[in-house]
Amino acid sequence: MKDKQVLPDVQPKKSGISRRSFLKTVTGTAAGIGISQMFNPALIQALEKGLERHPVIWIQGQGCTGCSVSLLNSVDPSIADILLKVISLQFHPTVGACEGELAMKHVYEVAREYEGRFSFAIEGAIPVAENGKYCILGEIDHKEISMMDMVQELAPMAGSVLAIGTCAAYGGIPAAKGNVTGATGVMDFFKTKNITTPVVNIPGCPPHPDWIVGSIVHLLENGIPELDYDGRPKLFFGNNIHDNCPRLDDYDEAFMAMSLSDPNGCRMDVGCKGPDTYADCYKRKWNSGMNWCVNNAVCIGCVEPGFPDAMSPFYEPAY
Ligand code: FSX
Ligand code: SF4
Ligand code: SF4
Repeated sequence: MKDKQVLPDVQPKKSGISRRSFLKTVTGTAAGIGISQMFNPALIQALEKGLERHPVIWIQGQGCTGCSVSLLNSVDPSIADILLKVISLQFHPTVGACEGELAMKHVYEVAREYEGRFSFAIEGAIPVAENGKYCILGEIDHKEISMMDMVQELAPMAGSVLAIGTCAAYGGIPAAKGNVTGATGVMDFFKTKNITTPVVNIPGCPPHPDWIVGSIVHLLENGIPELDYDGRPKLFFGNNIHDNCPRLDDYDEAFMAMSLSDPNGCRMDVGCKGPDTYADCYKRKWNSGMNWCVNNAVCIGCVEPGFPDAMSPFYEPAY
């Protein structure tokens, strides 16, 4: 059963990057940008000894697939290395080669085979209105399986759950005003169903690929990372954007001069939500360190519970 995979099981040696260089890229990425703490010597030794690829079942509900696209854009390490050396992606609706009833059956077979040992990645919110009918993932023996059903059945069997993206973590855009589908985040859903499997929230609309990859590696080697009050790894979401923003001097100057409506380089006047937002974008940056929101726009607080309603309108100054 172990070699039964939805995705082709390409051998790691064909990937063109050795385990050692994979480690180098992971730790290299970490240097100076905040994830170095997690890649401690013990972890590196453990990885060098050989990391068993960890089974992951990834499902998508109410989202835009941006979270998956963000992960697929992981450059350092590459998505190929993540798939070939770190995880064994047993099911993914967008990139999986298998679909229909066969894929649905495979999901349940994997969950049974790896019960208590697989990670269940949930992308998108869970619609609970009308008994979950707003999101049907597939069917087995002519019985429709809703996202709600699948989460309810598989989450208790998983070793851990990753709520990928703000929609999965807190409801996000699908749960915004006008939500007729009962869109709900994973932890809130678990409370209503008494599901106790540990959850790691990896918010962001979409989340940074490093946040996803780093959380998975931490989970495999050191267990559940230390989480903040909102269930996010402190490693990535422990610091306030505003307190660390390169434009903070402009803000302070404007604040002292009581002229926040004209704060020079600071974006407070056009609605920056950095003061209410906890994430490491200010140092990690996006697109392989090329840029980040506050550099040419504003932070809209995409990693926070209540996003987008609590941060809207995005252009409105917070003062
Ligand atoms: Fe949500 Fe994922 Fe925002 Fe989209 O699917 S976190 S809408 S970027 O990508 O769930
Ligand atoms: Fe704070 Fe935003 Fe101004 Fe930066 S641009 S100092 S995060 S309000
Ligand atoms: Fe989200 Fe703000 Fe980070 Fe941009 S800077 S990705 S809006 S948390």
